[in-house]
Amino acid sequence: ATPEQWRSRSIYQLLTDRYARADRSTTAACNVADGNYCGGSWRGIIEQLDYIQNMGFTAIWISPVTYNLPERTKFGYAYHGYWQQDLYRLNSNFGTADDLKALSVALHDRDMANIVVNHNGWNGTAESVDYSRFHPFDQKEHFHDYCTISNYSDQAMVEGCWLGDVDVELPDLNTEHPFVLNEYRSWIKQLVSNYSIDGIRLDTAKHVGRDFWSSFQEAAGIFSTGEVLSGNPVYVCEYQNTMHSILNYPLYYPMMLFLNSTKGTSTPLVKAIDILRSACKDVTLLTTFSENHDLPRFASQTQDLSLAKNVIALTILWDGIPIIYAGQEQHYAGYGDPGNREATWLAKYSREGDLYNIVAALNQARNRALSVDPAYLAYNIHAIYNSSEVIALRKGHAPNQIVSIYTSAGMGTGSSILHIGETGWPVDTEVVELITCQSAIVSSDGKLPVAMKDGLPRVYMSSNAIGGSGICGMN
Ligand code: ABC
Ligand code: CA
Repeated sequence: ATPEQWRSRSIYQLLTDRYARADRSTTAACNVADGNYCGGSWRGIIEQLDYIQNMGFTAIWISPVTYNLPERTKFGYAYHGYWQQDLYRLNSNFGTADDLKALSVALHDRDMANIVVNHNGWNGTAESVDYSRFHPFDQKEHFHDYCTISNYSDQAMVEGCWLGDVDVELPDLNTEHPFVLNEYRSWIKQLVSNYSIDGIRLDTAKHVGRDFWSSFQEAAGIFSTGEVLSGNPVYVCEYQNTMHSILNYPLYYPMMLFLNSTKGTSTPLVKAIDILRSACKDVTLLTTFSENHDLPRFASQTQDLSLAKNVIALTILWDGIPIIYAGQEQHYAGYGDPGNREATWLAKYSREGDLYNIVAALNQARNRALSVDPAYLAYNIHAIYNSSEVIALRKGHAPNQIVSIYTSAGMGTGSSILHIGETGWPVDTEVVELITCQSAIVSSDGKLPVAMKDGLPRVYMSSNAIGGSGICGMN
């Protein structure tokens, strides 16, 4: 699909090996520290699509699908899929070509595949690499000469040297080599058409030159979002000139500074709004996340459930395309790689938890907002109120905007009323808070009385905008 079409989607990120097994087991052992394949597969995902769709997601991001290094390494097996060795074979641990096609059909072609072009994977040192084991890049000249990235602010080094370490080297593809570029172009065309892939996540985007990406993206012909792992908005946004979208790392850090403890302040987040808008070509195409398979889970930073609700709400309602990482809705608490790659099935796909239900309610709100006014998506969010522990945001044109309020106060905080102006709703407008389903009325001074309690976020739409939607029983 096109960037325009992706703008309206909401993505559930999962690791294919860890989301669901074809036998529907919810007890199969998966000890993250072992680094084993735990048995998740494309068939397994098909079996558990309801759990995802019931939360309101409209796309799924899966692990890289290609053949990976087969040995057990110091870090375990390549269950995550980032240690590619053969572009033209699938990772049979995840299933067959027919299974992958069946998944795409089941998703109505709403799958985002993860693409690794920067490197292959090798179980051992640089000197020991046997290039003939790789396909189609089986010559030493297809790779950059070995060097390590000792300085991440040296861009030539970031692009031209190798990731990995002496235990698992990641031989760095010479993406300037015409053979490498042409092979990648024809491979991605085939992959997209064989499996009806609809969007791609470009791994290690900052480690590959921009000229390569322009050409690769043109060959792929579908929406792409790149992983440029940096907190620097100017550096990251530059990549939006060569790919449609980028993972919003520059937002991630201020979001954590605000919400990962009850001492957090909203100032960095308020600043990030303006900085990102001036640095990026189009912030409404960025992909927003608060967890992924490389980062410490939110619940490993704080166990406070109200903060977890705030961070989920912010992720879904921010400008751009939201991504929730499998397990976030179950309050999983793994600390970093590999602890953050817990099997989703061990939570039994429970739909009872607060976080599962908040994700569902907020995806539903967002889906409603964009259906009553498609221009909602292109409207840039802005802060209409902030104090050190609170921020209120507006997104969308009147009268169908969403006004949302976030706080770092945390669980157990007492009740208080905030009076929020500049909501865009006139005096006497009736609005509904979508998490509690309580209504409120804009008062005669033009301010919305917001009842805060227990450190919970608040999300408002007008009663008219949700009328007939079933949201909060509005039929
Ligand atoms: C394995 C083991 C680990 C072990 C590690 C040494 O080796 O599993 O237990 O600790 C894959 C696997 C991993 C595996 C690696 C290496 O391969 O998933 O399990 O780790 O073999 C992508 C993927 C990631 C994937 C790869 C490699 C790349 O999402 O899952 O890993 O295919 C760098 C890359 C980034 C990469 C990330 C893991 O490493 O740029 O593409 N992710 C700084 C640097 C970043 C760097 C980051 C983390 O540190 O600038 O480039 O990311 O090392 C901000 C700054 C940032 C700074 C951050 C930390 O702070 O602005 O610049 O990032 O404030
Ligand atoms: Ca590179």
